[in-house]
Amino acid sequence: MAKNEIISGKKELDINAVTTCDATAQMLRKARRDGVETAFDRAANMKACPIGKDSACCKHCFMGPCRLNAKDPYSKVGVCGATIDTIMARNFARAVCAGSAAHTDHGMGMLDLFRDVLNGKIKDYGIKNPQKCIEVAASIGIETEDREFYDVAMDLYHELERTYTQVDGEIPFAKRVPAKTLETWRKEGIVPRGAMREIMELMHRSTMGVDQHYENITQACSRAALADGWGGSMVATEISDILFGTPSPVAVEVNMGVLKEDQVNIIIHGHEPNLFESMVESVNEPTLVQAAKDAGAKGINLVGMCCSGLEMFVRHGVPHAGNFMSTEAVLVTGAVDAMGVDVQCIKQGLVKVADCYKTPLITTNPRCHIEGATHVEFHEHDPKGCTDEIVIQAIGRFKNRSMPIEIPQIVNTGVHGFSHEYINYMLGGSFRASYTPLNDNIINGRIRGVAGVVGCTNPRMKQDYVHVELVKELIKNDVLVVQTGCSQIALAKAGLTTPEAAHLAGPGLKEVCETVGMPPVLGVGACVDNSRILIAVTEMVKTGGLGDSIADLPVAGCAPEFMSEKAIAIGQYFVASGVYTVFGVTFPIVEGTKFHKHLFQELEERGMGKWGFAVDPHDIAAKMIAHIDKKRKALGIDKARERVLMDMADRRDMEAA
Ligand code: BF8
Ligand code: SF4
Repeated sequence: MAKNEIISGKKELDINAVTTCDATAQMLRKARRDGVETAFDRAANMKACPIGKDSACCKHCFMGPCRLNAKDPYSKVGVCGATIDTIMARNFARAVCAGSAAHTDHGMGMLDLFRDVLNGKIKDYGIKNPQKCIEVAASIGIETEDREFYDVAMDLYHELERTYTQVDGEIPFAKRVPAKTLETWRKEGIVPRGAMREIMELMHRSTMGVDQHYENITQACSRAALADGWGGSMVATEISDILFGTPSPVAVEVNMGVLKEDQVNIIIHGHEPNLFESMVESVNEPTLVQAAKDAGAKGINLVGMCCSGLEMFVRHGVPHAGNFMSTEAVLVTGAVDAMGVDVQCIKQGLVKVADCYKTPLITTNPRCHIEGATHVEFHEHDPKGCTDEIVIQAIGRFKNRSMPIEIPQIVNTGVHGFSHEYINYMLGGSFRASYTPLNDNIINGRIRGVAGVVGCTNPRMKQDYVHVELVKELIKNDVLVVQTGCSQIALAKAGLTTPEAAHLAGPGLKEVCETVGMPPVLGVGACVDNSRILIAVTEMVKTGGLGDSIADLPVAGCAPEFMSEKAIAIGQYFVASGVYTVFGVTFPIVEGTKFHKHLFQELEERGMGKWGFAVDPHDIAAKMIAHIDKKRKALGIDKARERVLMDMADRRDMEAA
């Protein structure tokens, strides 16, 4: 039977075609031997719905669901008369709502924790970075001179609460937005009020018979998305830094080889640092360490995955086992003694795989129960009640390990944790911390521009392939890359997050990286930490020489293997902030429609950024670089770049002579 033929009614997976991650591939081969199914198998056997894929269907009321024809989009309307543009815009709006809600709910949780730590209700957490608390307060106009820390911090809490609850008026972090960008937002009516209000209103607008003009819906999408990026997500990042410490670069180990056969392996996967911080305490609890030893283990090995893993490896050096498409595969090692999860990107398929290898899968958050998983609820006033129990269950499983274990012996080391504060320090030094060297190097052409490459992995693409090829192409063309989310792990596994990777960069970027001692690819954090990229581009505008608004900068963004609604929200807030943002895999839209033209062209004409789409990494890179060059030209710094290139040619000529 030929490869990929139907076997017992299902297509057999062509493992080499679905991932470039060697550890994941090895585990997929083992899964096949063990008769275990993963999302890769399900994706191969589940063709994406061709109508839904183009966003050409609507189920917003029960006169439908209605299906339109993407090949002839204006030939039909829904039962209510909704056009293709209305239907696509409303579907897009629902994705923005869900994605923004995920980040803002997370951020509000962090803020609740901050308040209860301040008022003494919660004693198991503290304030690790009071200095940052003062700085954030000052950045939004709170008086900080000669005041008690508690008073400043409480004022900050009350002010930031408005990010979520404010009924009218601009959210607090609107004060951080570059003046000209804010002017555009005001003109366009997209300065957000509180996230609760924006998301509620957009849910209302996108229900049957309300907002039926794609431009008006898009405007509300921008507001809800900005309430995420400059609101909920930014609060999550800032408060996490205040509570748990601001990351600075550290060398960390990534890949499945971080699991240890002779230790109790515990994986934490999800998005909230509070659970993980408490896990760090629990795995160091002497009685639990002793219990692990009594069970025959050399120790307890705590490992992260996905976004909470990203927050923890830079704050505590906790190793990271892999990104979203490796979460089932890692269980196939048989070496995971417990997996604790909180919220977001937790595949329901984990239950079955965990069951096959007798790994306890433990949900911890009241928002996320999974049928068939064990629920041990996490409470911030007694965090260890939950995390100790995860350790106890893991030790129990270790003691009774009955399955053969196979751990891919692959470990990559990368340097991650480039917070905005650290980039500032790294470039300018401690006495003159600033972005001036970055701007100067962009103006003189050594660095062509900056690209954010972020987001998920998606089984509809070859895992990690687009991330890695795209980033290689960008740095080769002297584009400095900043990263968040699962993308960062793809590049860490490919070895590009080390200073040594500078040799893969173009001559200008290489020179800058070598001078500063930094990698050409800077991991800045989890998905909520895309807010760090917003702060960085703001700093570039404020430093001067690269235009007056974010839209003037030679920068671009991309989520080449995205899968989550959160990515759509992030994309929309980058676009609304002024960034050209290219998505890969698929885009829920029909080309040649008015809504498509609006997102992919008209928003830019109004002073914002715009969307782009391409699947092939080289096509994506070409689009991003062309945009960066267009912005350089508008700034009048394209000449500087040509001069640098000629210098290089001259040097080569001289060397050849
Ligand atoms: O928030 S990159 S798969 S883990 S959605 Fe999820 Fe996507 Fe990973 Fe984190 Ni972000
Ligand atoms: Fe159909 Fe209109 Fe109802 Fe959507 S809102 S399902 S297009 S009738």
